[in-house]
Amino acid sequence: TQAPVNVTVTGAAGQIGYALLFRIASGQLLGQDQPVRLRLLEIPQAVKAAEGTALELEDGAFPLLAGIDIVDDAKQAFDGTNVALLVGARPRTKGMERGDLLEANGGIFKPQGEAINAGAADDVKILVVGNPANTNALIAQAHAPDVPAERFTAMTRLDHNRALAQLAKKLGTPVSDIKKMTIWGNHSATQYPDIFNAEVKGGSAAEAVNDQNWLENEFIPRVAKRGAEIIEARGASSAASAANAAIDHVHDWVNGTPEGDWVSMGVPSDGSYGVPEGLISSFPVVCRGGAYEIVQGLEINDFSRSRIDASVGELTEERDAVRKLGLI
Ligand code: NAX
Repeated sequence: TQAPVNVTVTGAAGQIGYALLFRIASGQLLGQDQPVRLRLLEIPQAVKAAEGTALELEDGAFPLLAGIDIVDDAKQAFDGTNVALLVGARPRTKGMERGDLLEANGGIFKPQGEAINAGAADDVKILVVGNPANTNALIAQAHAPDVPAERFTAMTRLDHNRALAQLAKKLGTPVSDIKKMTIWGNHSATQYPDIFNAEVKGGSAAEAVNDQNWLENEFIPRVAKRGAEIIEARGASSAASAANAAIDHVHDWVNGTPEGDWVSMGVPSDGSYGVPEGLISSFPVVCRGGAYEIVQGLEINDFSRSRIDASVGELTEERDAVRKLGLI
């Protein structure tokens, strides 16, 4: 059997952590022949709860689970890590301005970036889930100059999966019939789910829909505000679906995307599609051999252009704000 891969999960005692850890332990992140060693990072007050989750993981008797360490120190958490899932973040609370939120998260993602830089394995892959995910990823990346910049990614796969599901429902077809969905921009209400480049059973999804009103007034806002809809219904924010998306993101990054399809990932821009270089923005990507590439040459119509520009504009503002705060 293969040597275990070290997987670090921050915010392990939180609700996404609870849904995520069992799926990692069962082999759904890296494959059924790949043992994993879990490293759980929590704040001191939540270490005991993380230990409780670890007891339950033990009770899963997962054949692929080679060990669990629980720590409250970032340096220890990322020492030798191969896959880092940065889930723990500071949520926005009542009366909190954006600057306060960015600053509080800077206090988390700066030291975590430094710890990744100091000790992570050479092949480390990083997924930031904790919001504001794109900008938190940018902060961590800025403090890890020795790690290739493209290893820092942010999660927009939940938005991608939500868009697939909503489009499939509209067309009365299984999600498996839909390919080439794209989320552009920020993981926020400005994100742009693009069906103009999507396909249903090999044909144009936009032509199959042929309903601009639905696109603008139902589909896009529904996908972009789905998080609020879940909170309203469930009384708590998305957890299992977010964990599912994190599994999908890393699984596809490591194992590759299917031929004839792509996925959405928040990745550092290389200037493609007019997105300023260095911003961590969502793009259509294909993954091969453990690396991803931004899909090139897609047609961007005027409607898409203005939506992408608006979301990228927001990312630029967030970057400028964290720059002003000295966080990058
Ligand atoms: P919870 O509040 O249930 O859990 C967060 C956990 O992080 C807590 O246990 C807390 O103690 C821990 N934590 C806080 N600071 C930490 C630090 N410095 N080091 C280690 N752990 C720390 O939140 P949960 O529902 O699990 O959501 C986690 C994050 O995911 C939030 O920021 C949330 O906004 C974000 N989401 C991102 C999504 C995406 O698509 N990118 C979707 C789902 C989710 O909303």
